[in-house]
Amino acid sequence: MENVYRILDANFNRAREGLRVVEEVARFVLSDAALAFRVRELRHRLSRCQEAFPAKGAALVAARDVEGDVGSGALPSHGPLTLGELATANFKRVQEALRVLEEYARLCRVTAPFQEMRFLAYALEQEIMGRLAGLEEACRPAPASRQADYTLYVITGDKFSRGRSILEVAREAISGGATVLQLREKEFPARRLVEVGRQLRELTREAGVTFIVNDRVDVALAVDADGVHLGQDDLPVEEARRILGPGKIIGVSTHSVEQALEAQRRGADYLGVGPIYETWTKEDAEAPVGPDILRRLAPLVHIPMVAIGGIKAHNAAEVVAAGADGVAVITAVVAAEDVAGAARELRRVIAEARRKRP
Ligand code: 3NM
Repeated sequence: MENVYRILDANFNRAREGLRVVEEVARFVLSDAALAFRVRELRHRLSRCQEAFPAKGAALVAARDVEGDVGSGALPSHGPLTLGELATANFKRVQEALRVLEEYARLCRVTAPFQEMRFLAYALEQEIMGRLAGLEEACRPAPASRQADYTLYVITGDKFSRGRSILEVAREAISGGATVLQLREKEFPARRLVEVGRQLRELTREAGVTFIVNDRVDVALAVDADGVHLGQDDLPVEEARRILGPGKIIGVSTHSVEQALEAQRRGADYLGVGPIYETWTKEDAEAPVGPDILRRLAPLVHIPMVAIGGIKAHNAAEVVAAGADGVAVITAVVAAEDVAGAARELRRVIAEARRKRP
């Protein structure tokens, strides 16, 4: 009987482990608390079934002999799995383990609803795989052209630039350490945006800096920018993606936790989160949300978060400490007398705050 107990013990564990993996998919990938609860219920039910065996199930654990198990050892490596393959593999483990439990429990004259649980696992698999199929596309790692360093994200602001040209200010900002440059001139007609955009494209390409165009998907394409930044009233991410294709970055301005999660779900590559502090630069800016929003978002968001709004050298450390991956500024850099120096100082503050982050 000892060997049968070992088999039962191994398969109880296998089924529970598989369910644990699947539960995380329901909880963290699908964000479906009810579905995660049903998977957890099945896992708990399985644990209760174990108590039907001798010594309230302890006999199975006592028979465990890891060293003597010829089948133990490293799992075969399968190379990279998609989330769908991961979930399927674990559902199969669960179903196979339940089948083994069903057969061997008979030898112990124990009746437990293993078959019913196996059918439940099939139903859950169907449901979760159906939901994952829709998400799989969004979960696929973005191509290299959509990866960027968001550390210091400088946005143009012609009217704050003390009469200096956009190109001149951009060149200085880059020499001071800007890692992303965004062309944002709400009042410029398309023709002028394309003209300036071409110049900035050339400059950023030479410098290896990411170039983003605000609002205008058409202008972004015309000047071959790396991507576009969308506001809440601009094109939805899915529409912009359809136009831009898979290789371009799409960033979205968000002003609340709900908007941030929605943008992430729709396939944004990064989030602008703000205004963190009061700003007079954006005419229709919302009320400041404070750096705490970054702290709340950090565990929920898997794409870079760029903090924006009223950020200067004196408060940049605070947003980095709260979880921002980068800092976006207009006036702190473009309105500075020494543009390169202002950018350099922000880079220094950000680097120091990152070092202090746990
Ligand atoms: N977007 P400054 S705040 C362009 O909250 C912009 O989405 C914001 O300018 C948002 O660094 C803002 O001068 C203005 O405060 C940022």
